[in-house]
Amino acid sequence: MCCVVPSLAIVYTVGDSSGWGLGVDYTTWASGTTLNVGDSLVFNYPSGHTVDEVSSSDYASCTTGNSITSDSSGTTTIPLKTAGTHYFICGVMGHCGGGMKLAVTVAAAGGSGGGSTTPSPDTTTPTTGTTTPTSGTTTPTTAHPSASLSQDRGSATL
Ligand SMILES: [Cu+2]
Repeated sequence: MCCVVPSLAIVYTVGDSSGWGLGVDYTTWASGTTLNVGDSLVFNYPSGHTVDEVSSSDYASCTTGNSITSDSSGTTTIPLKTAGTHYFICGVMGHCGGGMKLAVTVAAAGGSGGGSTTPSPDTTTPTTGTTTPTSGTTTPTTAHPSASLSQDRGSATL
């Protein structure tokens, strides 16, 4: 298990140039963004908004009372430390319902590159000794190929 955070951590600006605000489709933004553990989200917004990380149920219902974290500094950086889906909403009443809600799926940081561990094929040929087993008992093969044929000529009932 390697614990080194890859140096290519990326900081994503939520909503890109639109920032964090009303009237932005964050579902579309998130769908085009691939996040990995170690990356960060940056929310840029004017005063009058907050960034609250919430549970999935609070995200669905736009409930702000149980926020995991909340910030209203105007520039909120969220380091994504754990894989899974993270949910963010604006804590201002009506804003979450107005579209200020973001769900992002964070993928676990992959291991050290592709797993192309090709096992070397085992080419150990078994030594075939020429010791033929002594076949003494000759099995009498008296099985007729077709039973219907023997029935035709065999049974001569008088
Ligand atoms: Cu808001």
